[in-house]
Amino acid sequence: MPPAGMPMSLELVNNSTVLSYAGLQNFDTSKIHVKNQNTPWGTQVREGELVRFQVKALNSDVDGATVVIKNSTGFPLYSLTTDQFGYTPEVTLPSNFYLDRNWNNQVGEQGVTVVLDPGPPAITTVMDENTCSDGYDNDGDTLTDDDDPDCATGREIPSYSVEAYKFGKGIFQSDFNLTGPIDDIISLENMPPSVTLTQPEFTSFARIVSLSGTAWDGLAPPYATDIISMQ
Ligand SMILES: [Ca+2]
Ligand SMILES: [Ca+2]
Ligand SMILES: [Ca+2]
Repeated sequence: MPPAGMPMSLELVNNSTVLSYAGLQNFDTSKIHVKNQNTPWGTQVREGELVRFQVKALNSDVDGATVVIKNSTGFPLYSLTTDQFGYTPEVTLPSNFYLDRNWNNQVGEQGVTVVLDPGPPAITTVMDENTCSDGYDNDGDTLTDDDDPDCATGREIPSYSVEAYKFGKGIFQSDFNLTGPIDDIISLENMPPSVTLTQPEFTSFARIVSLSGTAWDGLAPPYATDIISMQ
């Protein structure tokens, strides 16, 4: 499945060739053969993961809920609406990014020797062909490669957050790390109505009692019909 609209908060190089993929069976970077170009960034490979959520409340599917997926800096990447079964559409999120730094036609290798200056004497360095060694701030948090604490776990694209709600209320929010495809359930909490009783003090005669409260699992007043208000 080619993730044509997959967002990626990184700078792309003009005239570069980019392969994006997600959800492929029996496929990894070892099966990619890149034809080298004379720039370190000429050929780029982006790996994505398929992501889908189902929104439920008290085990009921929530139709028409809003699900917003944001990157690690809070920038919204997708705003989705659930279908009658509570499912969002399936989207892709970038999970890694690879280059061929030693120009051997393979991307995503560890510990490759790269010639910085042919010399003589030649100056070389050893690096990995992944997000922690590509010179880009891949997740847009202004920290690049090993300066980014994310690289303690070997990858500079660490986490996303998801937010779900309906009627603009009952907001669910959670952070998640993208280590593989996601097909998760979001449970919205169906808050019971709260009730407040007002009683004038030291009064023993018949009186009017005012009840008030709030609930979020329906449209807010004024209601178009009595049936909607009862729902
Ligand atoms: Ca390589
Ligand atoms: Ca970063
Ligand atoms: Ca990077």
